[in-house]
Parts: sequence; structure tokens; C-alpha cells
Amino acid sequence: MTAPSKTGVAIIGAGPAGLLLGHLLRAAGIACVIVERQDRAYVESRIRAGVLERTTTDLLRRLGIDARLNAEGLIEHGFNLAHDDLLIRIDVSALTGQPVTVYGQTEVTRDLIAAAPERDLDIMFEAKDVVLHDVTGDAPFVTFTRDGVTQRIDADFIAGCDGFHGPSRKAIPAVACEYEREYPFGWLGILADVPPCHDELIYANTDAGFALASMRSATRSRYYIQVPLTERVEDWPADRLWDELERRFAPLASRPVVRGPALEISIAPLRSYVFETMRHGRLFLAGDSAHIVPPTGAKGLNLAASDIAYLSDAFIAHYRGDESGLTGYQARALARIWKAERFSWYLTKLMHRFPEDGAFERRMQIAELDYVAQSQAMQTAIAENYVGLPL
Ligand code: RFL
Ligand code: PHB
Repeated sequence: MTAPSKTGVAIIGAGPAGLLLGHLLRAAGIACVIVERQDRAYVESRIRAGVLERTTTDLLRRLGIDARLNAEGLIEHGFNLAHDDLLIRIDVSALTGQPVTVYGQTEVTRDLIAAAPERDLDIMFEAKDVVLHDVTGDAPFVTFTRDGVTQRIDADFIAGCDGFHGPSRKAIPAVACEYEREYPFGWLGILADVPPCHDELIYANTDAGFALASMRSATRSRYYIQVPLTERVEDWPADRLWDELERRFAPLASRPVVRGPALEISIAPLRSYVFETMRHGRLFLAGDSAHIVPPTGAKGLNLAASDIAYLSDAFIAHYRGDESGLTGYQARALARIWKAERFSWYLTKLMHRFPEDGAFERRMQIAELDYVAQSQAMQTAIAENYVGLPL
């Protein structure tokens, strides 16, 4: 496939943000092309998020790319916070009128890629050395190399959907607009084809540290535990990890933790990050390229989707002669991003053991969790953030 030499929106990155944007623009008849560094198999096998807000499932439904989501997604009416042997069920459906859907990011990505050809959405996989040019001028363009051939795409706009490590954000001067918090631990995750130990997610603050019991289906489990940043995957043979999960979940879960061969084991660091310049000339950032949340609260993919809801509306309005969406994009997106940053930071602080914390901070966490257990007002505040604030 050769890239068109001229398009409306050149999208960098075929993660959820880039794929959703591409589909929404094509559905509105706007020319666009996605340029992705990795090959298709790599993109389709990345294991990441699992919990979708309604704002995200609504976008998939609006696109009509929802057949598998409807058939296989698990509707979850609640989730649990826990410490010691106390399980606090947050009934999100009763408290907010909205459930969340358990459906893997891997599946969302596969569905969006599979639907691309029939909707005339070009995805240029294996595009190496992507460079953005003239983003503050009237005629920006992107260059890259594919199969040894250098290609150039001229565009009206460039959408930087290339994640935290991509080139788009680096094309913007960071002038007093960067906010960052690193956490002194990571999440060690395991995916396995075994039934989950509980029907709903459990976020547990145990004496040994944080642990999360999640799932992808009735037969596939996803677990995480908090580990120091110095740990490596090699330090964690599967049996050691299963022992640890059993210890942390036995007092909480409704069924024993079932062991099985690991489909994936990985460690992810935790970070809060916001880059506030989401527009620079004709370049617009969306998703992880502009912000990162720690995974506690499951906001990352959902924030990428809400950025795209705003940005796709803005591009569509532009091509109909209305500039207000593009002018207001950054402020609109940031208002929602900062609230999701706050919630993810709050849940991370509440549920993890921080090495610098002493007995007092531990008592504060337990007092807060006990308060959540007793207070419907607290549960409602947590639930409405968990299901996703309105767009
Ligand atoms: P992505 O998914 O990182 O996609 C960016 C794409 O850009 C490509 N790219 C380039 N392409 C061309 N040229 C270059 N030079 C490029 N550099 C990069 C990449 O190959 C990639 O295809 O960003 P996007 O689309 O903004 O999506 C963001 C989400 O992926 C992310 O926020 C979530 O996965 C975060 N996250 C979770 N979010 C949730 O909403 N719910 C969850 O339950 C949840 N759990 C998680 C998570 C992230 C995790 N990790 C590993 C970071 C659990 C984990 C463990
Ligand atoms: C997951 O299933 O991968 C998952 C669920 C909830 C989170 C983070 C990750 O908060």
C-alpha cells in the first residue's frame, strides 16, 4: 500500500485513539490516513486495558463496530474496594444508573482494524522514522519510510495519537505546560485462561500491597499486584505470583484463585502526567500522547476515547465551516482529563502501600475505606468517576 500524497487529517498511531479518530472521520466522509510504526500483529496482540466506560462503548456503537462488544462484553454493575477481609461493593448501576463493560483493549483494537478496509480507512503499518513537518504553518506534512521507500503525506491537520513515547508531543515546545508524578512502584500483571476468582473486579489494599483481580471473560482472568520498581519479570516465576495472589485474595474473593499457564506476564510503571498544550498550530494531541494516568480506576483508554469524541467533532465542524470546536478542543479535553487524573491519583493513593508511609498513613487509608463502606455519598462520588464523567 502506498500512502496518498494528500489527505485531510494525517493520524499518527493506530492505538485506540488513532483508530477511533480514523473511523469517526471516515464515517463523516473526511479523508484521513493512519501511520503506525508497528506491524499489525504487534498492535493486535498488545495486552492493556479491560474496563470500558459508556462514553467509549457509545463511540463503538455509533460507528456500528459493536457486534463482538455486544456478544462478548461483560456488563458489570459494580466493583469492589477491599482491605484486610472487608469487601466494599460499589454498586455503580444503582448509584449512577450506568454499568461499565469488561471488554479488552486488545479486542477493541482488533475490531477497529478489522473494520478498516470496508470503511476505506487506510492504515499504513510498519511506517518507520515518522517525522512531523511545518506543524505551525499552513501546509503541514508527515514523512516516513516503508519498505525502504520514503513517503510524504501532506495534510490539513496532523493528529498525534502516538502514545506516550511517540514523536508528536516532542514536536511541541514544552513551555510550562507539563505536569508529572511518578509512583514508587509498578504493577506486575498476569493474563491466564482460568475462571476469575470473583464475578466483579476487586481492588485490594492488603498488608503486602495493592492487588487487583480483573477479568476478560468468564474463562480468562487478569490479575495485578503492586511491586517495587526494582523488580523484574524474571524475579516472578508464575508460581510465586500465583502464591502471592492466593494470599491476597483468599480472604476476599468468592472462589479460590485458579492457577493456569500465563498468556502474558509484564510489569508496568505507574505515572500521572499531563501535557497541557494539546494544540500546536495544525497539530492536535489525543490520548496517551498528551496524558498518562496510573491504571487504578481504568481511565487511560477511556480518556483517549473521550479526547477523540471531542476532536472528531471539532474536525467535522471545521470541514463544515465552524472553527469553534478546534479552538475549544484543548480546554474541553483538559477539563475532563484533569478530573480523571484526580480520580486515578486518589484511588492509587488510597489503595497502594507507599514505601515512605508509616503507621499513621496506613490508619488514614483504613479510616477512609471504612468511611467509604458506611457512606453512600462517598460511594456515589467514587461510582460516578468510575463509570466516567459526562462528556
Ligand atoms: P497507545 O495505545 O499507546 O497507541 C499509540 C500508538 O502509536 C504508535 N506509535 C507510533 N506510530 C508511528 N510512529 C511512531 N514513532 C510511533 N510511536 C508510537 C504505537 O505503536 C501505538 O500503536 O495510545 P492511545 O491510542 O492514546 O491509547 C491509550 C491506551 O492504550 C492507554 O491509555 C490504556 O491502555 C491505559 N490502560 C488502561 N486504560 C483504561 O481505560 N482501562 C484500563 O483498565 C487500563 N488498564 C492500561 C491498563 C495500560 C496498561 N499499560 C501496560 C500501560 C493496564 C496496563 C497494564
Ligand atoms: C484490567 O483488567 O486490565 C484492568 C482493570 C481495571 C483497572 C486496570 C486494569 O483499573
